[in-house]
Amino acid sequence: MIAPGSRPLKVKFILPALKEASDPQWRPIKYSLFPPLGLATLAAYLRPEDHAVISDEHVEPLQLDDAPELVVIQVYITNAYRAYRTADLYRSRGAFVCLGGLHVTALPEEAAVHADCIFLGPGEQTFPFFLKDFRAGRPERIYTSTTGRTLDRVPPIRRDLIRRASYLVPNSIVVTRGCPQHCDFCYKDAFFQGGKGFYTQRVDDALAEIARLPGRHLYFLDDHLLGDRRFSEALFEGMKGMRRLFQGAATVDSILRGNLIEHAAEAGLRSLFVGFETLTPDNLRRSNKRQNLGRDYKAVADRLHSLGIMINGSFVFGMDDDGEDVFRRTVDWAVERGITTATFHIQTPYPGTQLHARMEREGRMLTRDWNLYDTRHVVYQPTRLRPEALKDGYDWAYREFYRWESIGRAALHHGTLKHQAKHFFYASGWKKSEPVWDLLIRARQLARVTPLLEAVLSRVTGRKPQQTRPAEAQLLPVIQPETMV
Ligand code: B12
Ligand code: SF4
Repeated sequence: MIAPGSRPLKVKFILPALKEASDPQWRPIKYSLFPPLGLATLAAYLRPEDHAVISDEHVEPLQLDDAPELVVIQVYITNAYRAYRTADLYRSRGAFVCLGGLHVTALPEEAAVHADCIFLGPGEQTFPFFLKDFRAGRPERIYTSTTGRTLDRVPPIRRDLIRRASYLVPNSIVVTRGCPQHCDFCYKDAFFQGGKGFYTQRVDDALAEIARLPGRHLYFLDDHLLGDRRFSEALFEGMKGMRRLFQGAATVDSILRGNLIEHAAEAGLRSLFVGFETLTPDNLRRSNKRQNLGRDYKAVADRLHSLGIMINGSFVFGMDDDGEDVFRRTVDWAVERGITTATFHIQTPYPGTQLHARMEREGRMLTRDWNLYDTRHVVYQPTRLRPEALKDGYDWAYREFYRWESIGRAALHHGTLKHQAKHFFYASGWKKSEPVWDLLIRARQLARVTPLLEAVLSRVTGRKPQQTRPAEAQLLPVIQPETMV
């Protein structure tokens, strides 16, 4: 290749969608929630004179009639085939194609066939190295992130490349990487192999990033926002004067431990994604989900509710100790505990994880069609359930949890009439209004909802937290990423 040297680069960053989200006839709202922060993070390492675009197929069709010289594609397991096809196309036209992300890290040999260069692990350290090599005309075939991982003084992410109007939550933010835990089904240990598995931004950098975001509402996409006590405490302290309202994710034990969750509530936390995963201790033990073992899930729910924090509970079906009764037990528990929204998953052994290795050893993997690895399909042989029964039970759980009667019963869990009405209105509003969201997306009117969301939130300005709960929490629980399976 001819070294680009010091002339400006023409770079295209692409986040391909999974199959279902690429269908213009049906794009569920969940794919229009969050912008591609990973790609915007990488774009920050370009020079000001370089020309960059970010194309997110979740929110717009991929335009393939352009001629970038460098193409950077983020590969998840479910978008892998589309990512490879796009990579092949650009390579056939002479572009230099880089592939990176979770799936590339898990299966580098598979990805390498479709790329000029692949990246393993997080990109903050490797991508700037690559850019230097690329400009000098001698890029390597593979860049692996190992030692020296840090978020200290990383350049501010290129939010100017994100079309805010295309997303319901343009104010998504990530202030840490990884997680201090080691659940055997999680992507995390494989992705961060060879270096630090959990690290944070400097608190002042995180606060500066927050200050740059307009409006009040924020969504922290970190795997575990309460994972580093000192960092989180300082972050929440700094946020107290900022009048923000935010959502995030955390583990069961971190909610029960000390008073960090109170600090979070005071700083504006209004809804939390909690990885309950399973009500069966043997499942937790086998999954190495030690942080949940012996914890009182009821106490977790009660504590969050007492602080006015809505709960999006995450539950996994199909673990080895799950029998036919798991679906009803789980849904009953969630309804009885007043969980506002629930995210159910069929256990999915991702390549690279301990769980996948065990399933392979036991000869239990049923397919390698990555399109099916979306936590809605059964891709392995369960022990105590037939695959069809697992799929049916999963579908039943969603229907049952979001039935009018269940929503009503869950809402009644809360003490005050206001709180009950809020729960009922929004849990139902979310799951029962998918066609409305769909219409808004297709009519490209989503941008109108974002200010509405913030307007509803801002009405509560200046009131005491307890009094503001009903109004502000109303729209918040509807937004739920599929984090922490
Ligand atoms: C937000 C989110 C979403 C959002 C939007 C995704 C987006 N816009 O990026 C939505 C809701 C659309 C979504 C959907 C899905 N998601 Co999702 N999602 C996430 C979440 C919570 C955060 C992603 C994020 O912003 N991370 C922060 C940024 C800074 O990191 P990053 O994106 O990983 O990018 C860094 C590196 O990966 C690397 N990198 C990435 N690409 C490249 C490319 C190159 C060339 C280089 C150099 C580096 C590089 O550099 C970046 C900086 O370090 C993650 C959990 C997680 N912690 O990652 C799950 C996660 C990625 N999702 C997951 C899944 C399963 C799904 C769904 C299948 C769920 C479903 N049932 O529909 C779909 C499929 C999406 C798809 N396109 O295929 C899994 C992926 C498992 C896997 N092995 O691939 C995760 C890990 C959750 C989990 N724990 O299981 N998701
Ligand atoms: S599942 Fe959640 S708690 Fe467990 S390692 Fe992954 S991110 Fe951490």
